[in-house]
Amino acid sequence: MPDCALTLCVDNGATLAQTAGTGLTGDVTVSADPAEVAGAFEGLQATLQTGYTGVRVDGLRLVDATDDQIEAIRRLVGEYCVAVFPGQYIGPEDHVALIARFGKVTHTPGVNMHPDHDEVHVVADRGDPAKPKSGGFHTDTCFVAKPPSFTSLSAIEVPDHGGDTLFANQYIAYESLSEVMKGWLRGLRLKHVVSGTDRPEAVPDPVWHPAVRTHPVTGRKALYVTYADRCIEAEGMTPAEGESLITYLYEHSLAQHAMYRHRWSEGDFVMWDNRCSLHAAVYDHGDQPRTLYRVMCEGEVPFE
Ligand SMILES: O=C(O)CCC(=O)C(=O)O
Ligand SMILES: [Fe+2]
Repeated sequence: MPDCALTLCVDNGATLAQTAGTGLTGDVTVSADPAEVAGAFEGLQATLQTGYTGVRVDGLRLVDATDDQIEAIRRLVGEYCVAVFPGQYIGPEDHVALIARFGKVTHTPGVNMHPDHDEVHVVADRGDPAKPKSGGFHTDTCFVAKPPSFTSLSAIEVPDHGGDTLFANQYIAYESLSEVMKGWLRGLRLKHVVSGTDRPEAVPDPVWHPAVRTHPVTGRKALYVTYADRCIEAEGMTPAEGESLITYLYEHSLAQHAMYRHRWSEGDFVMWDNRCSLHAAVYDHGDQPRTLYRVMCEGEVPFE
């Protein structure tokens, strides 16, 4: 287990038995109430947004966070997969400086970068009034050797309605598998490739990552899959077996109802942990503007 000096670094919560109709298919761990941490760091209030996933943090100006608060946030995001900091209005320079406190700043190859800020990716998708779409649930830039630990978005321009971002909890996805399936996944690696980029020259070689990874901060195991275009092979399995398994695991990940859905407000700062979550934007905001600035930092080589 990692250093658990802070109150919120827990995985010893109550165990929920399988409950008919909840979508949960096995025993899952319920994390401790993040309110327990509120007293631990002056001025930081953390409120769980759903039963498992998403925490809102108030009472803190992120750009002025102390080192202890940065560590608390690292653990909160690691435990609850995503954290929302309302009313931050963080500009590009402060944004990069803030994420640099969590790790080496990096970006996805081939995406639309800010003209004046090297490490800031501009996410500015217009919705299509006739046909809402979603990029599909995924974990960011998993096709490199050290995928990003954290991705963050600062809300610059938000639609009046729609354009939400959803987050799925991959600890719960793993914990709700049967012991038989967990056994099958032990030691199994999946092949990750890039897809959907306009700059093929920036595309790295495929990489193999464990199907189940251990989170270095929480010590919990999470399912590490993404959509089939990017997660294309299971080591040692026939193509048909690999495809069926990956498809099953991906669908299972999205069927656990352990999700947080974020409705954007201007000034929101949202940060998620790619090691234990999937996310998807819903582009159903018609022709209204939606501009988010995105900065990520590099994680470690995934390990089981
Ligand atoms: O537009 C969004 O809400 C999220 C887009 C996305 O997948 C990302 O920023 O990694
Ligand atoms: Fe993403």
